[in-house]
Amino acid sequence: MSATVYKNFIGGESIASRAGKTFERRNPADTREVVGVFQESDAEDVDAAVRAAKAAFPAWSGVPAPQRGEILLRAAEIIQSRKDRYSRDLTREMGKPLFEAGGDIVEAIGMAQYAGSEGRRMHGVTTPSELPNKFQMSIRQPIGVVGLITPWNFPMAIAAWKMLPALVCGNTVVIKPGEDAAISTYNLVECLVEAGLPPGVVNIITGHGPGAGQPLVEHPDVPVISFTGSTATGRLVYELAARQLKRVSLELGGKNPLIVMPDADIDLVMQGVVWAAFGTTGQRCTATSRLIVHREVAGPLVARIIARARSLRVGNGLDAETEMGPLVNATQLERVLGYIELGQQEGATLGCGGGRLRDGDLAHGHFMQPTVFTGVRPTMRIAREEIFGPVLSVIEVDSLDEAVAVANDVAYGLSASIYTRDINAAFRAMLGLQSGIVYINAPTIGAEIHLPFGGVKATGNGHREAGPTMLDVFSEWKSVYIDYSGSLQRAQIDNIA
Ligand code: TXE
Repeated sequence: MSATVYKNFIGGESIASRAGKTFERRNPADTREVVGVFQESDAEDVDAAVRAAKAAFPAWSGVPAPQRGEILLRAAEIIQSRKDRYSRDLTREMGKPLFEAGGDIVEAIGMAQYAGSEGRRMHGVTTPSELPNKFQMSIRQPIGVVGLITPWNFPMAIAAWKMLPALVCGNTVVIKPGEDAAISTYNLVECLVEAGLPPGVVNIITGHGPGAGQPLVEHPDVPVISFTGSTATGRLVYELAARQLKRVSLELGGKNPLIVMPDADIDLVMQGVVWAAFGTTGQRCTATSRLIVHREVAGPLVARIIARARSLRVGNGLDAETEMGPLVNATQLERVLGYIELGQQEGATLGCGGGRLRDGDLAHGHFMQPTVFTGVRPTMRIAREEIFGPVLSVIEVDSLDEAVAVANDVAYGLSASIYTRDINAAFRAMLGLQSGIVYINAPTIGAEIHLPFGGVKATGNGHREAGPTMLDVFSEWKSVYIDYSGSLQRAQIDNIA
């Protein structure tokens, strides 16, 4: 069976790249299968998409927000009705097991409902004036063409987290999805179009970062960029966009700590750590990558985590038995295996895993074993750098203060967690941890769409996706003063007799 060819989606039409170039994406669990052929776009293709989005802006921004929201709500129902098919597409393109792929789709449905209902809120602000017979308010307005650049690890959820708030605010969109997992973006947009989204309001451009992503960042008619990906690329995007004073929202790397105090429920911790360290093969920006455990309970806890990690069923995500899928591509696998070598050179002990898996059909995919390093010191690179694979580093500490200090002593600050039954310790950690998200007695993953999502330090640049804050990236505040006194009233002048 020949693979589907996906063309760029510009102004409501499927259009091949002008240079006629394409690239193929193979299933990371079985690289013999081509899952799709995509356009290798360049600056000219991006320009065509931006022009279509710009042309669609006046009409779309004029549609009343509740009607924009209704399209999103209808799209939520369509996505729901195709959840199984879309989950399979997602598993085939990026590797995560079907049950996790379903979660990715559910996040998109949730965001379509949440952003859709925002069409009837999108609250502004009114405040009393300091002068009589004067009214004042602040309202949100759409900005224009929004450029979205997404990664491969949550192919439908991240596209939805960015696209749907942008749309409900009245912007039009050009999206450049991650080159390893673009099908889910097409699936999402297909539902929006069927739900009634007019042509040109969302446009898809596929291709690689420098060729297709960068022209979008640099395009003068794209005033807003929302990016999720690596810190290195995010920094470049920020620098390029700064030259044109663009608004940029960055969602970057993490090195998320999970702290365990001696009074924690050890069984609960084991389950949470295994889920958060090895779920999505460790390729979540919120994955637990550092287990910071009190020395008193480290031995028995780590032994149980290792036993469970060894028993995880690694395989093709389409197989219902699979608990952990492959890495997304060969580069990512090599990168993670490089960190395994580095950890050993640095003096950490390989508690389990560390190797590539090649038995039987696994030889055709990018599979590796769930890995636990023990005896890790906070200064080691494996304890400081984002690995983005199924690798957990165990660091032992002697107190809560030391645990929080170690947790904070990295460049990133996305998600952090503490397991304890001591309310005082929980509150001290909650306030002391330098991260955008904190979990108490739950692991570092599991964000819900109606709370702000994002991180501090090198994880981002201060913006928050999801939650009510999602509107801030995609709308411009306008303050309006209405003086109905019929006379000149001078604000900030000393009017008091
Ligand atoms: O990321 P990139 P990659 C981290 C993780 C991973 C590493 C590399 O550590 O190992 O990044 O992954 C586009 N101008 N995360 O290579 O390069 C690119 O085409 C404009 C964490 O996939 O950042 C893709 O669409 N765009 C992260 C997107 O940027 C450019 C999720 C991300 O690619 C560009 C993914 C350029 N010059 C990776 N270069 C998270 N926070 O969850 C690339 N892109």
